[in-house]
Amino acid sequence: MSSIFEPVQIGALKLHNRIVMAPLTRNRSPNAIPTDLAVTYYRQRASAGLIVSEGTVISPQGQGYADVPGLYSTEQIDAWKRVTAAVHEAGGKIFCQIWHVGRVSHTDLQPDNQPPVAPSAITAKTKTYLLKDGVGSFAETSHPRALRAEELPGIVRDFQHAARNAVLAGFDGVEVHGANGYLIDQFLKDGANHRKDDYGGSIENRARLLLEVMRAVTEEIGGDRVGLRLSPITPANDIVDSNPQPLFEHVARELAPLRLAYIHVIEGATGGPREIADRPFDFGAFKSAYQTAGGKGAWMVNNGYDRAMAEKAVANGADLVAFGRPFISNPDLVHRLRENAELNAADKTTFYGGGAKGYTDYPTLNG
Ligand code: 8OZ
Repeated sequence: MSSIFEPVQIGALKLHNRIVMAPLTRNRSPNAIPTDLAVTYYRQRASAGLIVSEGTVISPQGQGYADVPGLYSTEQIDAWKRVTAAVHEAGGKIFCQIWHVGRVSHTDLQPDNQPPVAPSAITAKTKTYLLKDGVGSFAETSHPRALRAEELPGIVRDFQHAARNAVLAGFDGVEVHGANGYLIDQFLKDGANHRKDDYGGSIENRARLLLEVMRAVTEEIGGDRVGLRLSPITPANDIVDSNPQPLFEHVARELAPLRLAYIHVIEGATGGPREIADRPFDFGAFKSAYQTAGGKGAWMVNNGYDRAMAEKAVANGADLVAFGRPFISNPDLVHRLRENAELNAADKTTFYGGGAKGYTDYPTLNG
């Protein structure tokens, strides 16, 4: 039987174990450039089989929170080079999560204080995070404008450039953020997408932007360096679809030929319950649709896993298990899980923004 602690081959990558550090937004990159603290933070966590970086924006328009990093300038590439070198030196592997927030943004964060962009001009009833003079605050998202169809190729290109930049920065690959109510998920789901053109209406049309992005990114850097994060039923960021099962089974079938490294699935509400009463979804059927269509990518599961649940998931056919919050407060999470050791509690007040406190100062078992 395979164990979460044993090495595994995923596409071109040999991972030390099946434990993945999930992407975690930490808001510590002023001017969208990661700092020395990020180098330390990621190096400390390099015993994960794979690290997926925090969401990293593909363009200034793709930004929705204060002080998140980007991957569209030379300065950003140079800063990330130091992070990836540190992780590699410590024996780890790291993908960059590439991200466009769509409507989950605020005019204060947008170029020239323009409204954020979205498939349709529908406000997300959710909050974003602003920083003014070092003081953080949560704010209602701004009313977005609908993207014109002519603008979409530019967004696909921004994802493609970010993937190329990720390779230049030394990342082992990228994870496209198709989850949690951000731009790609907004196009997928009919609660946010009321378009009348080729990108709205039918399931095929709503999946079009995602698939164009995935084809562009895989052509750019090779499918075996590309993962995708999806969250079929999460209510995060005010997102909903009236019939997610056929939508995601269509997506699964279309992804199969792209030879992706992995599909990363958030089961349930992001960071919340795994079951949602009014949002039934058969995750097994979703996976079968992918594999029946010939999809060979690793299957990464995520949401509220502990060691016992993770072992069970792998025994039942999952290839990788992602852990989020436990990695914030336990840089040596893999070691602690292996030893069945107690975990450090996470301090929520230092999740978003700030400096070393609650970021690089959590102790390992060995001190
Ligand atoms: C928490 C805070 C801000 C952003 C996500 C990128 O939900 C995020 C995020 C999470 O995927």
